[in-house]
Amino acid sequence: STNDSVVELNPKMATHPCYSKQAHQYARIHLPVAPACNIQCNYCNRKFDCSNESRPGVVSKLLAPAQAAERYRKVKARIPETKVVGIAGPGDPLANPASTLATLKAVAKLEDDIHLCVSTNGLNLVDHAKALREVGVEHLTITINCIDADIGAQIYPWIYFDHRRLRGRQGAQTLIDRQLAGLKAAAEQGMLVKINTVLIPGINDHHVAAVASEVKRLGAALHNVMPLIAEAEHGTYFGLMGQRSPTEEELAKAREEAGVSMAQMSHCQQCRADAVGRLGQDCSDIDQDAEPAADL
Ligand code: CLF
Ligand code: SF4
Repeated sequence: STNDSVVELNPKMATHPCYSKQAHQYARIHLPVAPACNIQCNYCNRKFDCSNESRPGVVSKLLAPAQAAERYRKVKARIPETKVVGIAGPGDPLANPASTLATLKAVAKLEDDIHLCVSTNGLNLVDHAKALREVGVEHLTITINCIDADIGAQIYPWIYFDHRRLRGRQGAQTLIDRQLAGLKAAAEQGMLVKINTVLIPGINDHHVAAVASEVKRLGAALHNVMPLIAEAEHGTYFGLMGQRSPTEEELAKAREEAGVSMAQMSHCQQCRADAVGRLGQDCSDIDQDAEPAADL
């Protein structure tokens, strides 16, 4: 398809395993340096990693920036095909801009041949897009679940912005406005922007095509419609309220509708905030092992 050939022609996408399925031989490492978050999503349980990228119910051990860079160095020595360093939580990287930027700088100092990648809810992106680009971030993910504040109010009970807690429609509208401004700013900085949309049956499933066409207009490169993981045992608000996950058919239909405007990613593994290795592999305890794992 047209979308596939665009992905293959862009070398920055072709060597990043999330941006191109063909790049599966390359590995990524997530460095868990961002504990705080500035919004509340109804699919999140704050005890665990950010569910905008991650499987809920996983706890990552926090690292300071210097420890994180050291972890990267050790893992790179064990898994040389590590081509991507991502910051994806356990909270929001841009609610912790000092640790996030310090970590990225420290990794960039150790290594030229690496993709720096950040995943954010987008609330603070417009303020940091330039700084991220300056430290070398070329791959950026924003989780945008809707562009309509009435839908947003059902997903985000509150956001914390400009020293104030904003609730309901007002909070959702502020988040959406800033996500879209951040997307535009990041695309203008030349970053390859991927959009994650968590598919929530009955809430935003009729709306993914509208999200896709708006993010396309603002310069996004790739779209990842990911299924809500709603099990009640994860203790999320949605889980407790009996919200269900989408079926395979609903997910396929949403991707098809969003695919009218945006190239779709369908191989996302909903990684942990401290994931290590190829997509779908979990080598997150590799630097604690005495011997290299045989399957690497
Ligand atoms: Fe990590 Fe995310 Fe970068 Fe990939 S993961 S910060 S873009 S390097 Fe990839 Fe994992 Fe899906 Fe994320 S498979 S959860 S999309
Ligand atoms: Fe949780 Fe991530 Fe949402 Fe923050 S952005 S509330 S960490 S899912």
